[in-house]
Formats: sequence, structure tokens, C-alpha cells
Amino acid sequence: MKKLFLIGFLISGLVTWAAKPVPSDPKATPEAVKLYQKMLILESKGMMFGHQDAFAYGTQWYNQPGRSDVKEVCGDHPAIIGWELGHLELGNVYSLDSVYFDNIRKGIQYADKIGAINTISWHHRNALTGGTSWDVSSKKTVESILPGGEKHVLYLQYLDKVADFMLSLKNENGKFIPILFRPYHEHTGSWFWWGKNLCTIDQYKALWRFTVNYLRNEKNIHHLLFSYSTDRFSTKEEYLERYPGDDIIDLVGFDLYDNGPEYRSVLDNCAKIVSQVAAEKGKIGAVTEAGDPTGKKTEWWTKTILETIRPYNLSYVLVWRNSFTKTKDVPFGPYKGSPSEQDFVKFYKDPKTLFLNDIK
Ligand code: BMA
Repeated sequence: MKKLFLIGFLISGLVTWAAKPVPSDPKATPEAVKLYQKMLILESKGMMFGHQDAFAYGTQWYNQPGRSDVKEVCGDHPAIIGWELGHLELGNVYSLDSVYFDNIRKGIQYADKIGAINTISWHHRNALTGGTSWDVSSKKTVESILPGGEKHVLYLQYLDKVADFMLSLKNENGKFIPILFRPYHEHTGSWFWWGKNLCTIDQYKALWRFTVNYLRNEKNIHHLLFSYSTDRFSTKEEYLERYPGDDIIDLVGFDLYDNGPEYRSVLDNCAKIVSQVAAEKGKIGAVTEAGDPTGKKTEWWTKTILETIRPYNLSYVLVWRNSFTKTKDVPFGPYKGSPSEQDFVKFYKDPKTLFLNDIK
């Protein structure tokens, strides 16, 4: 009887263990597995708030560790911290947004230490033309960097630099810090060289598959969770048209900026579809970039973002950066003195939103 009980106990333990969702990488590090599971659990509790370059700079400051515009407005840090690796591939010491890569590493370590979640985007150069990510003058760039292409070797050099950086992201115990990595985003639009009109469906998927497999198999990197994030779309079919595969993707998301009166209905439709896709696939779902480029709508946080997304289970919404060079971009996040500052405090206090202290 005792033996039977023990066997039953072991089986039920195994079932519980087996039922836990795991990331797409069979060799994912324990920290990456833990992050994936934590994000899925949190998704049913609320929606985390994220801010791009939150710890790197703000509207009035640059490189002051421990500071964030978000905390200055609501008293807590974002739960998700975005970072950007553009120009790492060139061997530069600072990013296209003028943040030193050494400081990005330190910022990622700090964020991880205090319990925040790190996500990285990569606006990398056009290897064929030498132009920026926004250089869409050639439709041959993706083809050229795939195996057999004239710029493949250069692309491997780009990836080697990314790999070195990822492998340098360790915590105080020497463990790799898990990262949500989000390259090749907004591909349903055609403003980046990897966009919809710039490469075929197969080339786009091949770019993803080559990249993930190279990082995993050649570089032995297993602490990354990969994010697929489109720009706007209308249907599930359109959303998944260029999806590169469940075996390499962990997070399904989309980027959507407020560019007019139809924003709420488009956001609602995209959020509905992505939350369904995420649930069906057992993946994390998120609004991987958002923002109000006019920065003038005083109730944008509560009325536009929160009320539209409230019905859905999405892990997070990340708003884009608060550039410290005012000429470049408007600030997308909250900051002291912003017209929507008070509304952001309401957004923060709403039980649906999760900030750093809510996820520790
Ligand atoms: C864009 C803009 C650019 C920036 C880039 C990468 O959307 O914010 O100014 O260089 O993202 O972060």
C-alpha cells in the first residue's frame, strides 16, 4: 500500500512537472525557464508596464543609475526594461541612441538584481547597403545575409558581436540573465529592410530561423526568449503570415503607435487576436511597443491604453523611449511635468497594471 502511495505520489509529481509550460529552447537555462513561467503566471494577474531605455536616460538626465522618469512620476520602476543594441554590430562602443554598451550591460544587471525583466531590440544596420535599419533602397538585403548570400559572412560577424554581448550578461552568481530578445520587429510594415515589401515570406522566416539556430547551436546561448512582434494587422492570418515557428518563438506581440482616432479600435483588434494566439500556442502575449507620438492626450494612459487592453490577458505594454535629445523623438513615457502625468498615476494605481514592486 505504501509502495502504491509512493508511486502515485511520484506520478502526480511528474504530471505537475510535465504540465508546466516551457520555453521553445529545449536547452533553456533554469533562469530562462523560470522567467517564462513567471511571465505566464503574471499574465493572468495583470499587465506589466514597460519602458524603453528606462534606466539609461530620461527627458532631463542621462546615465544616472537608479533613476527612471517612471519612478519620478509614480514612485515605482517599470516591471519591464527595454534596451537597444543597434550599432553593436559595427563594433561601436555606444548604441545608435548614444548609450554605452558597457552601461547597457550594467543596467541589465541592475534591472535583473532588483527583480525587473529585460527586453532587447536590435535596429541593426543594412549589411548590403551599409545604411541604417530604415534603408529600404534594396529588396535584396535579407537574401544577401542568408547562407549563400554575398553578405552572409558579414552577418555572421554581426551575430558574433551580439552573441558576445549576450554571453556577457551574467548576474553576481555567474548565471546568465534571461532576456526577451526582439529582433526583426514591425515586419508587417515596410520601413525596415526586413519589412513586408522588402523580402519574401520564406526569406523572412529563414532569417529568423537561421539567427535563432546560430545563436543556440553555434554560440551555445540558451538564456534568450525570442519575441515575434509585428506592427499593425487586421486578421489572425495576417498576424501569423510570417511567423517563423513555435520551436523558436516564446512571445507573440505587436507594436502599435497612436496615430489618430482609429487607434483604439485597431489596438483592440490587435490585442484580441494576439491574446488569442498566445493562449492557443501557450506563449506569452504582449504589446511590445506603444506610444502617443503627439504626447498631448492627457488621458491616454487610462482611457486609451488601459481601457482598451483591460479585457485581455497580455503580459505587458512597453512604451517607447523618453529621448534626452528633444530634437529626436517626443517622450513616449511619463515624466515630471508631462501633460498626462496625473493620468499616469491613475494608470499606475489601477489594479490591472503591474510595476516592479508588484512582480518581485
Ligand atoms: C526609433 C526612434 C529612433 C531610435 C530607434 C532605436 O523608433 O526612437 O530615434 O534610434 O527607435 O531605438
